[in-house]
Amino acid sequence: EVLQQMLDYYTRTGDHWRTLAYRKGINALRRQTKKIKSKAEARSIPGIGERLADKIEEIVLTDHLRRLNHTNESEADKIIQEFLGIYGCGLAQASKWAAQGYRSLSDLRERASLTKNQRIGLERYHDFAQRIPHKEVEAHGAVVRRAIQSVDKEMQVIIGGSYRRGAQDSGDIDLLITKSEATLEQVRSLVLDTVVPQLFREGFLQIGLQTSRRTGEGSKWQGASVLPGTTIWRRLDLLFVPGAEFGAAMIYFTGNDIFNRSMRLLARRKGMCLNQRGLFKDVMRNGQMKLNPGRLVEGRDERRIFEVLGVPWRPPELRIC
Ligand code: DCT
Ligand code: MG
Repeated sequence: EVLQQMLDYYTRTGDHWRTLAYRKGINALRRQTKKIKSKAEARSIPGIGERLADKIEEIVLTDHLRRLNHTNESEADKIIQEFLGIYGCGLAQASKWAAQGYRSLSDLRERASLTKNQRIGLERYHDFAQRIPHKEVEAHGAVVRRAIQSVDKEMQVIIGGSYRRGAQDSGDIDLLITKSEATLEQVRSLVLDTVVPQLFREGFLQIGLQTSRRTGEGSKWQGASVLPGTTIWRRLDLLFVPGAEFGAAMIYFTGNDIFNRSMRLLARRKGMCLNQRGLFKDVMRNGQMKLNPGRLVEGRDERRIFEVLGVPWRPPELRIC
């Protein structure tokens, strides 16, 4: 029912792609004989992709979808919303705390048993809630770039995310780290073994929340940093990218998320697959399910990926959907 309301909304706004995706997803869900209770279960159903699976999990956990509730937020929504501002706290954790009866940040601070990172997220709640001015994002990028290039001059550090799209301020600092001929392992070990420890010693990095985990989105280090002479902690994401995947990673890490989604859907419609590692051709699918990884057409060159997809080049500032 909730997804149907979303579908109705997208139908009303003439959003063809989402209309299709939602219709497929709803149909696939209807065919299930057992209750789907998690993202993983939803994801295993052909016809349900990553994002829809996220939404299904959200509906299961909260009984509704945040997007639909902007106008009449219930008390529980507000609490969960507040908890979600704790760095590293996802919806599952936020809902759990709400269900356990915690009603505010001070409730959590005083009575909940928290992990070290959750406690830090709570202590720095106000810092992380603040937008980061463009200039300051740049300054954080420069600190990391200097540290990395003092180890290897050929390493590149590019500031991605909303900064690359020209935003005046950002929610976090997204840094893409790469080197022309390097493998993922080489970039990762240089950053994790040498640069990150050095930046901790300098007092720039404050905490690592999610270290070196190979996710579907490549390899990331997530933590917090502080500029010398200031006190406010900022969220910092480092993305490790092998040279051969540079262009695809740039598209992914520049976003915005909706733009990425449209590009990926377009690739799919053309029998290709675009992800953060490259653009692949001759992908065989059974419904939404990929039967083979396809053949890499382009990974290194951002512009070339647009070309092969038949999309006129769009500078990052125009990738705001
Ligand atoms: N991204 C994506 N899909 C998502 C989330 C992120 O493709 N669901 C990509 C696009 C942007 C990039 O990752 C960095 O993500 P964020 O930092 O979350 O977004 P942002 O666009 O940089 O915005 P913000 O200013 O809030 O950081
Ligand atoms: Mg960002």
